[in-house]
Amino acid sequence: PKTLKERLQELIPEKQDEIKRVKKEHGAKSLGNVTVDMAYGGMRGIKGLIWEGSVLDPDEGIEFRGYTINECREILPKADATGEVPSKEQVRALSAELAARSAIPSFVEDLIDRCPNTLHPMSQFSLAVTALQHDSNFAKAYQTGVNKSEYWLYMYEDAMDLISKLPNVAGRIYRNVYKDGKVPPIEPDKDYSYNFAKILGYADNKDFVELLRLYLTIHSDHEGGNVSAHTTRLVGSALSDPFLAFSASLNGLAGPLHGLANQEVVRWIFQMKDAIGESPSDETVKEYVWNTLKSGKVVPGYGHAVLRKTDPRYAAQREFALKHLPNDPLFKLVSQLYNIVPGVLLEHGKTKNPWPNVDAHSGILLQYFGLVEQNYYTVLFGVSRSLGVLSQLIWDRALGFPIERPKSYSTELIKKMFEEH
Ligand code: CMX
Repeated sequence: PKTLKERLQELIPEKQDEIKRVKKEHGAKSLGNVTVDMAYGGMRGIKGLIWEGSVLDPDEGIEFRGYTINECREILPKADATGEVPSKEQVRALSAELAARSAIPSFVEDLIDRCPNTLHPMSQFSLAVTALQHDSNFAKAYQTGVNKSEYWLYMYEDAMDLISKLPNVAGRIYRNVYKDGKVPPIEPDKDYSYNFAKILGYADNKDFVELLRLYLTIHSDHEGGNVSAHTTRLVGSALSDPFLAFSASLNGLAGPLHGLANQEVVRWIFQMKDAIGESPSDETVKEYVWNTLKSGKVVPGYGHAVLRKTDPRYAAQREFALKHLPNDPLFKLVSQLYNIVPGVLLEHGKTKNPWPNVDAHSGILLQYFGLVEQNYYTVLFGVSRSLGVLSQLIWDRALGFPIERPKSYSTELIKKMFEEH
């Protein structure tokens, strides 16, 4: 069977032609109106990006290359970057390639080892990824004056290197901060999720490895406009290499309204448990949620900029919990919140989407398996996010997408444009 790179080599010219045709036929058509509100409102709703790997439907949730999460679970041995369903042999070959590239330079190991345990794991993660830039193929090739048409080849090598090295980087941070600092070796004949579980120290539990497979799949991509995806695209568009682009992305993922919400959810639930006990009545939970809102804070894990129904990534994790930990007290609390929070948010009347997102569920599954260190949770999100955003970054260069540069206005100018004088 063909390798991923060989298949990309065939697909890229086809895609380039397709885009040429689409631009020729539809290039002058409008994708919608841009209002002053949109410009002030974080560009919400502006259709201004092309992202090939996934599209988010407000009601149905994420579709990876046209397949919903449920469809992916039926048809895929494992997701890949070309939009095609890979064969078992292709997946095996890809796993072997990822394992073969997984070693990290000793100076990066030293860098991680020197971080104080008090430095947030996401900050350690980001600085280690920046340091891996030392060996960027793309940065080197650019310095030697490589032709534009070959950018993607070097992006591909960097993206594969980076994805391969993330379990060793992330695992080392976990072992340093929470364990004895010893990092077990990767097994070259095992898959990415197994090896990551092993480095973290949980591979003996088959169910945990299965959870990590689910986790790494559902967090991988969420179309182009979210902070981590868009940051990768934006920084990469300056022809910064994948290491620089992805470390910037991680810094965005580390924000509490984005990826850090999975840490915040667990913190919030523990605070609630401390305040109102292990098995509170619906009434006390409702009151607790109201108190959070009244003190000017968000209920973490609920709401979304695009989604308008329960996140299918939440539903997939709930299904896992119902199968593996139906009687877990924390899962019961999360289920109770699912019954109560949307009603409160609706009554509160501000939130456009009162339903839970991916982060409302992920933490308590990890708690169940003993991975209890909640400040680490966003690192897992980051490892997974690399798969989607770095695949797209290869396509960005293969398709010759230009440097991003939207136009901005000042309030002075808005007034000049729309107010009578
Ligand atoms: N709790 C309380 N208030 C909320 C809320 C929540 N869960 N979700 C939205 N709101 C508020 C917003 O803060 C905003 O208030 P202001 O008008 O005072 O600014 C108002 O409702 C309208 O916001 P919105 O249009 O519904 O949502 P946004 O697109 O602005 O924001 C998001 C989306 C996810 C940042 C927001 O829902 C939120 O803060 N949720 C909690 C944090 C969270 O779970 N983030 C993770 C998202 C998934 C991920 O990226 O990992």
